[in-house]
Amino acid sequence: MLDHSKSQADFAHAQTLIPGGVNSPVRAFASVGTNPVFYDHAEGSHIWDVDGNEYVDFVSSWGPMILGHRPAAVEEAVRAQLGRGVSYGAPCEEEIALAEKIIEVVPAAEKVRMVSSGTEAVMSALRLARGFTGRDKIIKFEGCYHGHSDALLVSAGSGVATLGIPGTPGVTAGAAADTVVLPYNDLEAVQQAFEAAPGAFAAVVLEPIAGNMGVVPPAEGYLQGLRDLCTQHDVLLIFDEVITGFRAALGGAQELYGVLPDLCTFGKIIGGGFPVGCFAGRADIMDTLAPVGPVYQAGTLSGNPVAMVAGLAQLTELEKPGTYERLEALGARLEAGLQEAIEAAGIEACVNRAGSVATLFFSAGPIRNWTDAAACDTESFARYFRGMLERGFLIAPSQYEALFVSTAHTEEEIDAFTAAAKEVLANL
Ligand code: HOZ
Repeated sequence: MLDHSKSQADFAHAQTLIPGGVNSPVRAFASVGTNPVFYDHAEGSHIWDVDGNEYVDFVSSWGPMILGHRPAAVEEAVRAQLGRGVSYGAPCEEEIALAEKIIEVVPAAEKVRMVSSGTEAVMSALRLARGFTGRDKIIKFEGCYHGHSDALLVSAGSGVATLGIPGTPGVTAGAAADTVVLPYNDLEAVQQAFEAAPGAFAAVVLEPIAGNMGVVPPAEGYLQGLRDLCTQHDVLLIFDEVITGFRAALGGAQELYGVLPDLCTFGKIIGGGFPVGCFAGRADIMDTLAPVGPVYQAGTLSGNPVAMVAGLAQLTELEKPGTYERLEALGARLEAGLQEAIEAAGIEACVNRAGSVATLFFSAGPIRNWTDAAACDTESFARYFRGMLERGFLIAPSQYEALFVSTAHTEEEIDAFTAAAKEVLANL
């Protein structure tokens, strides 16, 4: 057994100071029947805990470490900026450079507003959609997670699903009243909602590849179908690309599937792991934001220069030829290895994958929406998680999250991971 005594002591200490000992609920490992590990440092595809245990990291800080930890280009850019000041609370050239890069590569991005997190990005995009259209209602999908702003904590994925939190305690009925929740991958449900309340909807928001109920790719034609319905009913389409942005392809899922949203949101990946997000889209909509228009949105740390240079360095690295081919090849290798492990163990499980994100679901599948995902055997997932951790592989501590492959992972690490999974699944 790995020695986790220092992590245990840190957890006990943290619980006296921080609710549950963690600053974000899924980190508590509550659903996988163990205590959280506290980390000390990370490099490339590896991360070390405070007890000195080394893991191959497939959490990748929930996505942004797409180049692995401490990529030289990002670190150099950050070091250079540290000598020039870390926050101005004022315009800087670094934010222009990152905005320009995002507009260059993201098909739907004509203008960009920087914020400090994915939560803030989606919350602001919704306010903008409502301000622009003059309508209140929005559609979100069961199992999709868009951060923890009030209107979006309804039937949410990620930690809300993991912890089985009922409803939305702390969210007023009013804040949630305009959020209509529909099943993912079901175009008919959207059409019916539009027809039942003509002129009521400001926007449809979704993860174009769902990643917070585990990975659930869009069914064939689903994104285009949503695009067509939204255009037909004059409703804005918002892609939450916090996970898929600069990962599914350089231009995100919108590039991969060739479907243009009106607005899109990005998170930590555009800051190379620093606390950043942005929302972007059609210039006529974006120009409804203050100070041009009346929709207010603000932030002292928005466009923070350290985060901007880190993000620009990361996106510039990602642009190098071969990045996405490599991520796809590693992802495919992982999927094949996991399939083999499932077959060898003879268990009811399946793998969903989209490029470099994947989830092993403990259900025969297929997993197309939250109803399918919710039927998974989470006890088996917990045993799988603990078995993998013990063998030196860190994955997200929940059935309802994604596994993230980075360019720093090697073929040998992927094979070692699937070999370990084979052993764990055979002994569940
Ligand atoms: N599913 C979240 C990121 N998309 C996990 C991170 C968190 O909640 O701390």
